[in-house]
Amino acid sequence: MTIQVFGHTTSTFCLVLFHILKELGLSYEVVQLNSTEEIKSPEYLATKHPFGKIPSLNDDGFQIYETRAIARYLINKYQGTKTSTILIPSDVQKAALVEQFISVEASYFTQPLSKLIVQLVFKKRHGKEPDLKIVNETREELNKTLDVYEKLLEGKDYLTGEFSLADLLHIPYTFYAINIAGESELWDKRPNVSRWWKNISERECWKNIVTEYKLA
Ligand SMILES: N[C@@H](CCC(=O)N[C@@H](CS)C(=O)NCC(=O)O)C(=O)O
Ligand SMILES: *[C@@H]1O[C@H](CO)[C@@H](O)[C@H](O)[C@H]1NC(C)=O
Ligand SMILES: *[C@@H]1O[C@H](CO)[C@@H](O)[C@H](O)[C@H]1NC(C)=O
Ligand SMILES: *[C@@H]1O[C@H](CO)[C@@H](O)[C@H](O)[C@H]1NC(C)=O
Ligand SMILES: *[C@@H]1O[C@H](CO)[C@@H](O)[C@H](O)[C@H]1NC(C)=O
Ligand SMILES: *[C@@H]1O[C@H](CO)[C@@H](O)[C@H](O)[C@H]1NC(C)=O
Repeated sequence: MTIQVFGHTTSTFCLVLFHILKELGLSYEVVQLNSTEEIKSPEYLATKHPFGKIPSLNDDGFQIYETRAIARYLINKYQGTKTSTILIPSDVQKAALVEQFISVEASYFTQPLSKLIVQLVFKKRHGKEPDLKIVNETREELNKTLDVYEKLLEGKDYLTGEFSLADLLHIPYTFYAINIAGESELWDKRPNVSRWWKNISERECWKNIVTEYKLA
């Protein structure tokens, strides 16, 4: 049975999964959930995601939620079977460094950036004004994070030195920040960070997603 992703094609976390599925060479079907009511319904909470979030994924009857957990599941099950792309290496120490940077991504990057994107992109799409206090605070926090990234990425193409799930997890939110929210300056003024972004955003699978889901 085809892998099903319950979610929405504009959702950043769903885009992470679509990207992983493509990198692993897997076909999938999107069950598009268009309204808040649908993902807060008793049926959805009971069978897909008890916290009422997207994405949730079904693979041949196995149901799982939370993006990073789904990502590891897909990689553990399918990496190497259809494509040669490695998102988590088998070497224990290399894998640990991928995990380290996934924790960095979740804690210091996506945490402030997701709040910034809610204000600058999703609120606007719903005809609401952004909260400028949140915009300022999260932009400042992200600015500090990217200062550290600028040093971490010196002389390196990727966070661990090789492309991995850690880099991939940054792509949808960064795409929104640069191409939709108008926050490109945070990336542009940092040569190592922008070299990294240019490289990871030009992956074939990601470019296909941008076209397929009309993101820009
Ligand atoms: N921790 C969750 C976060 C998922 C999440 O925040 N999804 C957003 C869309 S990108 C969502 O469901 N928003 C709707 C809501 O919170 O009602 C994960 O990693 O999957
Ligand atoms: C959600 O919207 C899409 C088109 O935007 C439509 O094809 C789909 O059937 C809708 N899904 C539901 C569950 O209403
Ligand atoms: C946000 O910061 C800008 C300057 O960067 C300032 O002009 C504005 O007043 C600040 N807004 C809030 C709500 O703090
Ligand atoms: C970002 O950080 C730099 C220092 O690295 C600082 O000069 C700049 O004012 C900061 N910008 C914002 C928007 O906080
Ligand atoms: C970023 O890379 C350049 C070389 O492109 C290097 O000269 C610079 O020191 C690096 N920046 C930081 C903050 O490490
Ligand atoms: C990204 O970097 C890798 C490794 O250095 C290189 O092989 C690849 O061609 C680069 N891709 C782009 C689009 O810059």
